[in-house]
Amino acid sequence: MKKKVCIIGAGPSGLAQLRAFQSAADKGADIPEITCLEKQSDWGGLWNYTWRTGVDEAGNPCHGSMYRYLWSNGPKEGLEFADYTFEEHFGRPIASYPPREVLWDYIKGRVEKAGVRDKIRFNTNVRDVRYLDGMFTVTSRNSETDTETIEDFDHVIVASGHFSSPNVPYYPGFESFNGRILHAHDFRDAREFIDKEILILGTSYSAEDIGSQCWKYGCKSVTVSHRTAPIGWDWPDNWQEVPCLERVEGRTAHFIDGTSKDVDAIILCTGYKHHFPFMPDDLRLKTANRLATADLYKGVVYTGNPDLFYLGMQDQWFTFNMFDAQAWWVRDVILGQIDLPDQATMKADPKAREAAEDALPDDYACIAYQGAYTAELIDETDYPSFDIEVANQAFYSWKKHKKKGIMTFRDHGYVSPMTGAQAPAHHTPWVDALDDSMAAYLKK
Ligand code: FAD
Ligand code: NA7
Repeated sequence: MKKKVCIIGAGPSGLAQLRAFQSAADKGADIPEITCLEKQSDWGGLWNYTWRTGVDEAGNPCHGSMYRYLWSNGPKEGLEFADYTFEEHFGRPIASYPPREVLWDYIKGRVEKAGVRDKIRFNTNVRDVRYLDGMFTVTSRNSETDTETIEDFDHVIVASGHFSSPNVPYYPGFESFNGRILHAHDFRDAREFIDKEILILGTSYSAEDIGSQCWKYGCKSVTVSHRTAPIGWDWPDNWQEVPCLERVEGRTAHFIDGTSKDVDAIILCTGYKHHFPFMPDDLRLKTANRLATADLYKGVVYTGNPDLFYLGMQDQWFTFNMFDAQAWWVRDVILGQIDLPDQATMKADPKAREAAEDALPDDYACIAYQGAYTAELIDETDYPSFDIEVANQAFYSWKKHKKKGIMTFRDHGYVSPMTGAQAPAHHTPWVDALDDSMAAYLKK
């Protein structure tokens, strides 16, 4: 009897897992029976853009958090697949900050080549997972046929992402604000805010990127309120950073230093929750959004049940190639090529990683830390090894370029850690590139 493995989600992490098994099969390994359940009608996870907000066509929470004019917020050199380079996909080196559609195309290119689509059941929402007598029972509902399926698996790999369920704080007066309040999860088109005065809460990636987009497409002003500390970039003239929001009255936002600002819309860039409504308490990962996730041995094996794995649950500098490193490693555990240690050792591992993360002095050290974690997993599998330090360097340069010019950092290019090729500058500065379609981006 072949083992049966269930992968939940066909985003970059779930696709990495499919590709990992397929690559072992290509080398002659006897791989388990793989089933990937995906609630959307297509693959790519967040990169599969949807205009919908709220609920999807099946009435489930809409997964998409990506917006129309999103360009990669970090250098593509930090996410490149080692087994499928940008140059292989596009036939030439391309610039370093591709728009969403270009990255989606790249993600799809690898799995189309691998021929793994038939392992995925689309429009299939996982509703419940139970563990009994050494087997997982997975209940899912197909929204096209409107039927429920209950199946048993030896292993479950949760790859459902963690930037989809919004963290939505309340501030007094929100209920009577005379404008639109939305979370970043529901932000789609920056042109909605042309000539508007917007207030952003939060100081992380969503805050700076959604603010930058609205600025680029012509909002009147951007006000960013911080709970802890300002972002501190050299912002344009119509952009200000203010202390924490205290309350809202009508259209007026009042901050804790006594200042106020009239605004048309409030965009809550306040992060996301690790949310697994289909998992029972004893199997559900509970962790903060950090580099060293709680309760995962080697960042992937659920210490409460080592037949269960979670992929991509870390906060992310590295993305696609880190998911690959994790997927190859999980594959080798399932294939019996990597042995897991005893419970005590597994439980100590995330604690040690957390302590190491807590001691990191700055973002540069965090990048190196996640690079080292990625390399650690790669070294224990046959995933093509690559020069992580080159990827680290791309991230370090990216940080410096952001400091130099938050609206110009995307005009720079970096060296591929896979091919050694220098990325060309994009043909149009990011601030002027209002058409970010793939056709426009790839134009020579
Ligand atoms: P996801 O992409 O979220 O995919 C999870 C999949 O699981 C989805 O297809 C979903 O439909 C499916 N799923 C969820 N629940 C169920 C269920 N119950 N049943 C069945 N299927 C389910 N990373 C970068 O490298 N560069 C960037 O520029 C970048 N920009 C980002 C911008 C935004 C706005 C956000 C939110 C994230 C961004 N990221 C970026 C990070 C992003 O997390 C990763 O790039 C990547 O998408 C994570 O892949 P994943 O497969 O782990 O999760
Ligand atoms: P992050 O990186 O988790 O950041 C969340 C931000 O929200 C952070 O600045 C928090 O401030 C802030 N926050 C959280 N709760 C509140 C409340 N109650 N009030 C004010 N501010 C708050 O989420 P992002 O969406 O920016 O990024 C997630 C991913 O999406 C990332 O990978 C990107 O690539 C895109 P704090 O510093 O804790 O005070």
